[in-house]
Amino acid sequence: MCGIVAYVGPRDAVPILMEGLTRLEYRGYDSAGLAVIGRSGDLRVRKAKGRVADLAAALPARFKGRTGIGHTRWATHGEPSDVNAHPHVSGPVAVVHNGIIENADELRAELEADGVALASQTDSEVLAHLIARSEAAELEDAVRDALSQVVGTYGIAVVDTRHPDTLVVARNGSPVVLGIGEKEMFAASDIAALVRYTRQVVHLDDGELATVRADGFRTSTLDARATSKKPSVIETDEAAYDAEGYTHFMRKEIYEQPAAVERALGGRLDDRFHTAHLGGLNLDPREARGVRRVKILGCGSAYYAGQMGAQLIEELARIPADAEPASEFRYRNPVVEPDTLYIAVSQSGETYDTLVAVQELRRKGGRVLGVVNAVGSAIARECDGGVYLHAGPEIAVASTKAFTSTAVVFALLALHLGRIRDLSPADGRRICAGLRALPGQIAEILRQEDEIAALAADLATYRSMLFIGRVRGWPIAREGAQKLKEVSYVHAEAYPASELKHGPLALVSPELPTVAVVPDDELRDKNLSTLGEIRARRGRVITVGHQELGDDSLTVPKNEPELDPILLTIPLQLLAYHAAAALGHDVDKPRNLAKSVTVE
Ligand code: HGA
Repeated sequence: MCGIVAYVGPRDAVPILMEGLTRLEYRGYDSAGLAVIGRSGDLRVRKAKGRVADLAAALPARFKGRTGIGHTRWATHGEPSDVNAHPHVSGPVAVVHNGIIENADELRAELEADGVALASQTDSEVLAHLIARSEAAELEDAVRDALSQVVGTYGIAVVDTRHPDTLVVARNGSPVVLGIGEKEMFAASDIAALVRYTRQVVHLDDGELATVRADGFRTSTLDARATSKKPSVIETDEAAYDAEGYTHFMRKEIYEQPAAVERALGGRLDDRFHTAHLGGLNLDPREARGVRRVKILGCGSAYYAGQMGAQLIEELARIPADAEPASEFRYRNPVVEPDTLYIAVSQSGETYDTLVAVQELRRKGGRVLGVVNAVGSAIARECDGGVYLHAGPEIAVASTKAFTSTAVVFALLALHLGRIRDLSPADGRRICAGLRALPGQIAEILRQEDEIAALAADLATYRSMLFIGRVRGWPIAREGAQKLKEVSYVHAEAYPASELKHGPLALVSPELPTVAVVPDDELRDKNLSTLGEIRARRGRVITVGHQELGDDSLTVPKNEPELDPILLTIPLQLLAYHAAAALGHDVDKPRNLAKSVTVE
């Protein structure tokens, strides 16, 4: 959340920063701002509440500079407003910040007692004042002084007119990546802002600072020990960050799923032993046999995908498995068991709550695997091993292809663990064939888009909806409700179908439609009785399954029962997308949300 971009070099920084902000807008979009050091060494700052386009409209024609920083905000402290937008300025210093300064109130009080007038309500502004007040000769040391006084998380970028050819960036809990150009350097919170300019990047670690000049950079720790970093090469291309003719990234990403699933499977299925090979697991067969329990951690859709994963692992590998929100787990002093395999799920690999859960697990000696999309991200680096999704960048705030790819990776992992334990070769072969069929079957579902869009426009007129599913259908119902809420703002509540008569049946009426996930599996008859109970109360029923069972029905091709949930997700993504589009919402940037929750 929050996007940071910075540039130092011979070119005019402003167009580069504005382009970077546009690319980063999915990370926060309540306000945006720029600070550049002009040719005459003056600090020029422009900030605006609203979107990057509002900032662009507010920029004077001759607004130029060769060193600069930019920010798109997702407010945590202080409402979205021009004054609370970043950069924050103190004399010659300007700072952009991603994260939360936890002792900001005390620092504000101390600064105010010293006669400093704070302009904003943000926690971030204290950083600018602390840096400006430092007596250190070098900007890096001034930043170090300031950071030694703060408690909290940050990714920051700093400019100072006394050092017009220098940027200083630092990281603690919020990503910062450097981009190496030809006699120019970039920094950002996300490679999305860099891909247009360079392929060579350096990821900072927590507790690291970098002094960046046009001709290079040096890194060090907060206690001033030099560190050495090896640049890595970005593999995704620029086109992956473009909507490429689609009306929205969300729709583009829904349509990318056949290819994304193909990539998740790529080279991982073994037809000789009917299993899956996952290169980065770092878990030999003996260790895998010693696993007594699997615990999956994630937030939001990653948690629901983890719930699907837990079911797959329990069914195929017969290892007790469950999923829990990482955000809850980290706060409850969890008991960490040596024979439990912990798995952290995060699209960005930067989700702060998940990262902290991983760190807590590692501190207590737990073995943690990562299921992550962003290569080289903090969670990927923190884990003992893991599996990348290879889904390509996901830009829409509402996750679609990362969700599906995560479920596919869990199916591979469950197959792998199952075949080491008791899953028969015949069942292994069955699952391999089912996995191979997924991309074509997803493409088949996507061909029903027009029909789903018409139903979505109709459902968007209701105030509230119920989503139900039993066992394998339950995480699908949860994810379906989550997707609808996120992008259409229609209230949606998910319940296990089995729990309906224990409470939520009271809500059922002609005004509350129910979306029921009803696959053709061994629980179909139980599900049909639940639908009967809803109909008896004159509730409208929309089914998602293999047969036409509801007042309206969305059907998907049949795969293996264990893998059917992956397909059942797709119509619900399209339903949410089209409900939001019908209501005229900004589908890719839902209100109050942002991609990659890098704050607590
Ligand atoms: N705390 C800062 C930055 C917010 C942030 O990092 N969001 O992701 C603010 O409220 O401006």
